[in-house]
Amino acid sequence: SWKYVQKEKSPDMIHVLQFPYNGEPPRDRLVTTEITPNADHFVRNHGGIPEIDVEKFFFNVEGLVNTPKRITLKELQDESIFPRMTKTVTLQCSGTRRIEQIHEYPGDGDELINAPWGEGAIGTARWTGVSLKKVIKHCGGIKDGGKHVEFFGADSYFKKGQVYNYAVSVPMRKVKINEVMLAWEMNGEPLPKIHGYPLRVVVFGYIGARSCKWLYRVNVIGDPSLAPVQMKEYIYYSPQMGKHNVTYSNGFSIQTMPVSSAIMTPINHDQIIHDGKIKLTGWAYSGSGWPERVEVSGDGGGIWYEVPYEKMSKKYYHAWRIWEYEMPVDAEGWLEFCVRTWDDALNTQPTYVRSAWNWDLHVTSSCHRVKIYSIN
Ligand code: MTE
Ligand code: MO
Repeated sequence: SWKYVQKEKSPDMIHVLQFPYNGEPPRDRLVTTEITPNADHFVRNHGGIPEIDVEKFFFNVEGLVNTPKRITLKELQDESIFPRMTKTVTLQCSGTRRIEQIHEYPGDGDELINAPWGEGAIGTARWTGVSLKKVIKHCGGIKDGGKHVEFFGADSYFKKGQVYNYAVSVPMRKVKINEVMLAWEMNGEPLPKIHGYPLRVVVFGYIGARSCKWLYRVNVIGDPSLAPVQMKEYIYYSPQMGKHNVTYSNGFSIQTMPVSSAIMTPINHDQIIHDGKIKLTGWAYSGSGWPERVEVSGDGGGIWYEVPYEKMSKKYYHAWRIWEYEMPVDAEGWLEFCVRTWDDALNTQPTYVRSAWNWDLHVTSSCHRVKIYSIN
């Protein structure tokens, strides 16, 4: 996969893991554009990058559908068969900001699979493809009992000495509301190899893990997928659970992304010389709505300032909002800046990382905190 990292990614990506390749962009640059350039979009892989011949490519739709079919990319792209959709959608890995949980307590650690992500395992693209709902309709609709849709990626990966195929599932109700897309284009270009070429799933508002890359099989089933990625990874445990009492069945499978946000500049542990004000930039995201309000503090959460609406980027229902704020700062020495967000259902973020901590170190949704040394 190194070849594709060099070909498709910015040279200054932060390589969170080399194999399987996992990388995130430099944090200050990520929030300079609302749409993330493909070369800067984070990459999260469980294994290698499969070589797929697009000329011979097709995917199967099977299981509880009335007419199982094999569909080529050309057919999928034929607008007389399938209406096309283009959407601005943010993908966020449930591992984003995991490094803060690792500092708190490393938990499962889970060898190489749980990459030590910072704030950059999130990105926004204009995805083009077809709603999965239309594809299932094209296959005669679902049979009784079709309640989940399982996706298979052409990559495989090693975990604890075994080889697995990447497979995940989402509930059919997510498909029915047109929030699951089979996409072949990312920001007007064919999908980069590293992002799932020639065809991937994009599930709006869910953790990135459900957006299966290198898709080759869609299977309609009655219950969530039994594949290990679905059953054993991406499980949310209560903070009391650890090595003595954790079992897969006492956690739940994470689907929708909670509200989260991050300060991308200034960078943690920077020293800043200024004259009474410091500019903060960052992102805010909610998987089940949109970020309505962003607040920042310069004293660890004592006094909060509301980011003015015009300093937040435009609302797309399935995307983040990037924001900036010039905060008055007179104090000197080590200061703790933090950010919290509300979405349109008034969901907000836990105050401290300890309340978000969980054994598998997913969805670090607590207020993001950055320490800087201030010199006036
Ligand atoms: N699909 C396959 N086939 N293999 C993978 O390893 N990783 C998932 C998902 N889809 C993965 C996959 C995870 S955990 C995330 S966060 C997203 O892809 C990341 O998508 P990106 O690499 O395009 O940013
Ligand atoms: Mo992920």
